Amino acid sequence: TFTSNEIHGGTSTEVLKRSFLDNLSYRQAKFPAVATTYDHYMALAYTVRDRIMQHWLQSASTYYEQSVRSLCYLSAEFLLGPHLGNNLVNLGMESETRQAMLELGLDLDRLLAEEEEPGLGNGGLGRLAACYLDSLASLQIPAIGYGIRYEFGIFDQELKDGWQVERTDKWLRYGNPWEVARPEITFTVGFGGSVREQVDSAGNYQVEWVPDRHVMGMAYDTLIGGYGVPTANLLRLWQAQASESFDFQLFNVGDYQGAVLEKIASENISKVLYPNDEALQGKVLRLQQQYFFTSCALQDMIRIYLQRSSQLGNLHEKFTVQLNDTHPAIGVAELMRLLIDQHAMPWELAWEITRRTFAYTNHTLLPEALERWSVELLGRLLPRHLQIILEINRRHLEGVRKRYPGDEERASRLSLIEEQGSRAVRMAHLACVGSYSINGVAELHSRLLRDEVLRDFHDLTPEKFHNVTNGVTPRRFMLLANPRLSALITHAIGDGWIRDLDQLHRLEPLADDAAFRAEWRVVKRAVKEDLAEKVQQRTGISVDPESLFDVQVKRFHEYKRQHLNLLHILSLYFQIKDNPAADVTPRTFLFAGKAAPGYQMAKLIIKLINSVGEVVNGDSDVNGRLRVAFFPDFNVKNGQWIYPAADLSEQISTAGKEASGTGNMKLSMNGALTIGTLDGANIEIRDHVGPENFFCFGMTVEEVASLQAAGYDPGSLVRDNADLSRIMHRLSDGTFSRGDTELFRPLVENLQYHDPFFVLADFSSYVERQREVSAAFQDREVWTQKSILNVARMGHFSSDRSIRDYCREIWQIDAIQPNGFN
Ligand code: DL6
Repeated sequence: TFTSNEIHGGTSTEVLKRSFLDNLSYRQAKFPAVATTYDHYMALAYTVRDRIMQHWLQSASTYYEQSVRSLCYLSAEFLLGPHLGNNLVNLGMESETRQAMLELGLDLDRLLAEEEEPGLGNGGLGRLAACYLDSLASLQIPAIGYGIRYEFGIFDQELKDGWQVERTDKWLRYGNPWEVARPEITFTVGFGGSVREQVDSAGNYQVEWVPDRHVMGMAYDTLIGGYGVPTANLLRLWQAQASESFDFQLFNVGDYQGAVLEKIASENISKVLYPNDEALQGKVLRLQQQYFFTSCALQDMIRIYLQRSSQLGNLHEKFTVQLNDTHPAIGVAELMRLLIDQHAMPWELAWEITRRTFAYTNHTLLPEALERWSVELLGRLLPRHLQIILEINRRHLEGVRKRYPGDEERASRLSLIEEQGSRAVRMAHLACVGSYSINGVAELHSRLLRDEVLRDFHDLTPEKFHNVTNGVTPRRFMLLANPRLSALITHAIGDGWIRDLDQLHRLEPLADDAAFRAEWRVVKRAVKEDLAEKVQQRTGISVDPESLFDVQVKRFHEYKRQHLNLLHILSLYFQIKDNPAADVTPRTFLFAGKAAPGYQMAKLIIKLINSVGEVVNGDSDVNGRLRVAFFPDFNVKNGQWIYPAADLSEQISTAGKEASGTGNMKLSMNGALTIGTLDGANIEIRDHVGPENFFCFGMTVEEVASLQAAGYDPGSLVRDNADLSRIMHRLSDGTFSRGDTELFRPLVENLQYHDPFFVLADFSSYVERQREVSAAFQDREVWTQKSILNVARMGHFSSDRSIRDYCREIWQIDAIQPNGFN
């Protein structure tokens, strides 16, 4: 017999079996003879969750008793990936669990495969938030993640005739064992209506916002356990619900249908994640989502604060709020409203608290991705907030004019309101003015923010500006995704690297050890075989694990230049067609990634990859030396298959466009060499791994700018380069489109006449570097050496380092050991 503590917290094989069977009976309501694999997955998930729950209860009670300073990470996206495997790794109970399942006649890998991942994010920004949650818990930093519990996450991608087809992601279909519903933690969020201003009997001026619609936000908590520590933090996601009183009002006057429609409209708020890259500015529902989760989060923070204190004057000492891009930036106005209207605080004090509460991370330099909400729309949906924003702006510009008398151009550039065209609120400006810290996500990106995009703000308040280069968690992206490599590393240098990634440096001398290099190659070969099998299953294409795995996996966007990669493939293809006996290093080109459903050019690039694949893969002259495969439905789970198997990592964005990139880190950490531009974090990766272990090409940010200024003529590059002219010609003559000469015309013409991302300008340099890659891969000893050195020098890119940087430079938050575990 086991104690209750053991049943819920024990990790021996015996107790795990007992807990699992209990959960199968009492949570899943199944007896073994009829239980499905999914039931087994659920029972195991509950078993694991209980273990994290113990850590959470200890952590939460410690945070409560010590009234610790905490971080609130506000993000519209958290791209978590499957929980089960990661939690087993972090709790250090994978082998006991595998054994327990085996003794019950079950295969852990089959149960792991059952999990539908919560795809509550688009890509880099959401996955970064998930990596940060892992590091915060692992470093024992008190933190709460706040976001939206989307019913439908990022769409599932299928391919039909080479085209992307979107399918709805029904991740909640069979329930979610990882979350705890908290009906008692529910807040009301208002929309629309009007603002009434009056002077009360004591002569005080009062403002009352009377919304015409109310929506309820209910909390769902997911526990995030740290690696190898008894700490767990919360990810609190809000789900929208209709406010009952409002329904009844309509219902009572006989408008049953109206009441139901109102309910649907309210619940729509957390229904679906918006795929990025689309024109989102006009989307009312998107602004509703942003305000909805931000308001719930701030109300929740105030609720927690008031448990231990009776006045809000020190809110900023208890909580610091990191804004993950501008999606939650409306929070600046909302906190002001809550403090002034609901807690009767004077403006000056409320502003002082607000400004000292928020910190803002920018994740993009692309002008079209900088959020602007039309004044008309914002005023209609959030009239009180517009009023507050205008007042913040009035005071802000007053200060600007005092500092720069007569410089009206500067004042208009710094204004929170864009006055040209239809008036709009610049959310990045609101975030800058309302925060004590502003940071970019890689050194180059932070520099471009300071010197260009937010230059006037940097002139005004240089002390607010920071850089925190992104990082990724080695737990998920090495230990879990690549157990073979992890075991080899641990065997060589011990397991300290998992919590302190800088220890990978100890691998450096082993790069010169031939026996170690041979072991490294055995591991790489094995993971490439695993991936080859997956590629065969998912695409029907057989790829040779001996070939160079050349991998580009990320969202599809013209600035990421998947089409530059394609031009190189075509260049190799025509080289073979000219001389079938040419000495070409065998390569497998693997692509994966989703395009926003409304982004036609990105979808056409996906189609082109598949069309080129069809021709190249089937050409007997090529004879298997080149293979092109598109792995469908890139998500965290599929990424975990792909990252470990890559030899070459394609990081080929136009310089100045990729804020940081994080796939570049995941690939290099798994021993891929990078071919990359001097963009985003590539620059720092190159500095760390050494330029001799990195294939750098292309124009710098400055070169791009001067080419643009001088007048860029991509057509002349085509005319002057025989290789390029042939490729462009063949793309439009039907060779890759079963005779259809129209299909790829928009892409070809865009490149030839506009080429906004300088694909053709970087083509020669790219092809040249790729030649060196091919040659280098022929010498496996040297290649392996470089691969080992890449891993050995990637310690800096752990998200633990990023979180330490945030804690030290920005948040001023310390680690806390849960009571009872000292
Ligand atoms: O910072 C995380 C990630 C960066 O690594 C990428 O370079 C960047 O493109 C991405 N940004 C976004 C932009 N979304 N918005 N706004 O996803 O952030």
